[in-house]
Amino acid sequence: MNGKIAPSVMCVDFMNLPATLDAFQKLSIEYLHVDIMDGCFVPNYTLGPDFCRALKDATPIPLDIHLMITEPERKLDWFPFGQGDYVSIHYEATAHPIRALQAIRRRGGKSMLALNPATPIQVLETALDDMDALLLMTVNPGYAGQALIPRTLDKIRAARKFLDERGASHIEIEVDGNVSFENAVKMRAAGADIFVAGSSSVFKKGASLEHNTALLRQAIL
Ligand code: S6P
Ligand code: MG
Repeated sequence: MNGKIAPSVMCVDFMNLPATLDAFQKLSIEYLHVDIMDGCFVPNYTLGPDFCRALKDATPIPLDIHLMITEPERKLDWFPFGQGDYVSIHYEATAHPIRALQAIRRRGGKSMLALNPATPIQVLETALDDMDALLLMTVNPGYAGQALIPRTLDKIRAARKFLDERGASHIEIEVDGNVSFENAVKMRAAGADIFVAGSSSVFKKGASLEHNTALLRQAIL
């Protein structure tokens, strides 16, 4: 199956949000990646539950809610998600990652466990039965427009092998951070399935969303 695209909504020009959502629907965009930051787990604030609610009312495209917040298991109820939506929580953000993943599934969402670049994949071992996908950060979370941490490419490859060897081939790998057209080719070859598209690709200045999306699709065949 071809790679899937999840544009990072924090990179959208908010004055043009409705037109951008229409364009994404026409382009058969698979997910909308919504970055949620709490100023604690990461040094920034971005979008919140009301914004997710507005998105769900405005478009049928499933959400991919990336929770960069501490103790996400205590805050999941704040967010609107359901069948078909991904919700990711960070391994580093809670003492109870498995509890949080189980709670996402109980609500009908698809559970995704996110790892910072410095977190080793071995921590996944006991969480595999409770995960639908793995989010590998290829930059440190907090900001758009950062440079790829090159060794995360090897980490994608190692994660795919780790999952396959444990009978978890169905677990998809999402990559997030500097997914440029060039990096996307390497990430795809390493085994990534879902590509978070930000200022390095779909929202790259100087060309249309349509043009940039076509280039990214070509990179992740
Ligand atoms: C970063 C956040 C990401 C960014 C995305 C931006 O903390 O989780 O989802 O929005 O990585 O993409 P780019 O191409 O600007 O790095
Ligand atoms: Mg993100």
